[in-house]
Amino acid sequence: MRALLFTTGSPFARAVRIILNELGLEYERREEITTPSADLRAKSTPTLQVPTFWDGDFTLWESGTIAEYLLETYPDRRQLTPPLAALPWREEAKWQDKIVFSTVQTFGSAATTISQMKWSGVDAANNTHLKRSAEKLTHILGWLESQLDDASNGFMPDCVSMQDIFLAAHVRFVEARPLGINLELSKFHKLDALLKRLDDRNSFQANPVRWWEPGVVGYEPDGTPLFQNENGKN
Ligand SMILES: N[C@@H](CCC(=O)N[C@@H](CS)C(=O)NCC(=O)O)C(=O)O
Repeated sequence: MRALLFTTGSPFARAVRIILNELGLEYERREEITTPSADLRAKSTPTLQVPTFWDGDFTLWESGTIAEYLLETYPDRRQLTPPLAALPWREEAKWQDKIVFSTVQTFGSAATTISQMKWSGVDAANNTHLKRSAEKLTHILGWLESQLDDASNGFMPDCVSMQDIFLAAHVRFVEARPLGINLELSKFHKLDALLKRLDDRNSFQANPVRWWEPGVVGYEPDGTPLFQNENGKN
């Protein structure tokens, strides 16, 4: 049996859910709206982070490792145009693909750090490290833009790569939250075109970005957040 532990708002987990959908794999959704106690989370992963993935008796965490495992373990691809990439890295461009992926994940870590600090009371505008984290986002986008050959392909030609999927999940996460960060994506026209194409893909639409902030306890079927009422009842 396969299962995925994730929080509704996590961009790392959203990327893994999109890959599971692309591969047509069924799995149990162990969805949490907010983060539970450390003791509870530690039963699933020592990092205390999501996503965590189970494939039978095998447990994996770290979204990039889960994605790599999925692409390598499940070779069947849906007949989509363009299809999901056959593998995480191309043999002839392995280190290029790896550095792109690591850089995309650094973007995700910077973005989620800003978000988590904001909800725990520290605003990016008043904190040196968070200001630097926000600057990192723009620099990374600039570099990633320079790695794309044209506006009609992603980081690997003629397919949708895990690099594309994670970048889209992280960028849309930043845009969906009131973090006070404007990525000015229109300045990066190749990335902008890539992410717009991905937004239209079924796997992305089946796993939409969900708004989360403290007090959100659930969602309407259309994704509208439900807030805890003033009496502390849902
Ligand atoms: N490097 C990890 C990062 C995952 C991560 O930051 N997850 C966040 C949710 S977006 C989380 O679990 N935060 C809770 C915490 O850090 O305690 C991965 O790629 O899986």
